[in-house]
Amino acid sequence: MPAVTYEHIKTCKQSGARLGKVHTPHGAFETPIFMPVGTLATVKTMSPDELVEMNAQIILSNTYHLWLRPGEDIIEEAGGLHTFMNWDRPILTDSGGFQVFSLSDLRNITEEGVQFRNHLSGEKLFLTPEKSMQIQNALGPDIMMAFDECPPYPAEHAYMKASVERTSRWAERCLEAHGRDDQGLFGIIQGGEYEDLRKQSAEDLTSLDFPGYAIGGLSVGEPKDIMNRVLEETTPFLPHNKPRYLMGVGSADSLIDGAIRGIDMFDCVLPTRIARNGTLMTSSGRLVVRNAKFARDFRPLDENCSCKVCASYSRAYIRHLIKSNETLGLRLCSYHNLHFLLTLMENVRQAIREDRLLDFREEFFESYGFNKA
Ligand code: PRF
Ligand code: ZN
Repeated sequence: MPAVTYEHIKTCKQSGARLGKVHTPHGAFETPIFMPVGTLATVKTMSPDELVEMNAQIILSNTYHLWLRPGEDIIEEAGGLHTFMNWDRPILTDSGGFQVFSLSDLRNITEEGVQFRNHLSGEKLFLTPEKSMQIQNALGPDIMMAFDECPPYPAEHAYMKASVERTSRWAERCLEAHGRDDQGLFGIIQGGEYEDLRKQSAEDLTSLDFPGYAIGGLSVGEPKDIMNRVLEETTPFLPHNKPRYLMGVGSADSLIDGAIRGIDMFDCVLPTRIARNGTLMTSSGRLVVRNAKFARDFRPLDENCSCKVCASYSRAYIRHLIKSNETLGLRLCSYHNLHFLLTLMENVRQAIREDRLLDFREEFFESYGFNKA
């Protein structure tokens, strides 16, 4: 048995959405799923107890950051990421490729790998497919990601083609270097906005028979309709019996539109990042709680939310905390936003079960106008 397998439960009769379960060495998670991001082996400001309480079923962490600090050897010595951070549900780690591209300005891509400067110390470092596998084998997540290149948007066809071909060669090297059979390694499809290159990338990677496939290189500044079109052009080349993961997408509307196009897994720093500056996701859209109009607003963040923050605290109080830079404010906003997206995905799964995901989308978008609250 492979370490990671996909169990298909049903396809929505109104859309291409899939209801399923992904089985891993640390238990199963239901799909479509949103994965909170814990870059440095912590979902910022949240304890694992709280993540369990809000029913987070899998979290994501980052090879690049943990390699630099504290170092994968220390985490390995602790018994792996699960023990180190006290989280015994599934964990996925990203490969470091994307983080090198987004965090480091000085970088040099060659066939061998990527040379860049440590964003903490300025020291010169080199990351390769083999190095990424070695680090992820040491960290011990249930799901590891192949080392890929995520070119910026827009990129010319010629550049993208060369990049896709290199990413395919890197994927082969990742499979070769992957040293543990209790971890599943997912391939990452690139190709930007180009239909032919997405097809080529998907065909290259599926021929290598990974236990799951990610669609990378989206949500990098392209318009939403391009993302939706690329999803529609890519998923036909993916096997039905493997999970599909759309990387770095976490806005409520994109989660629904991705699920409708057959995506099973999503991650994004968005809910926790915007929480820390006082922006909340609510059933009637985004709410900027720092805003003066909430100074005397004693209603909860979202009157339709069942989370413990909305049960106990007012907008006025949370606004005060955020404006005073109080830690509790960051925690309450992070908790609410994660609870909101996890509940949204539970509702998406229920809608698939009941063959009404397009109706659900209609209702959700109706009440979710941006900045209406
Ligand atoms: N590749 C990897 N990680 C990622 C991405 C990618 O393309 C993205 C794109 N939005 C987010 N995270 N390895
Ligand atoms: Zn809430």
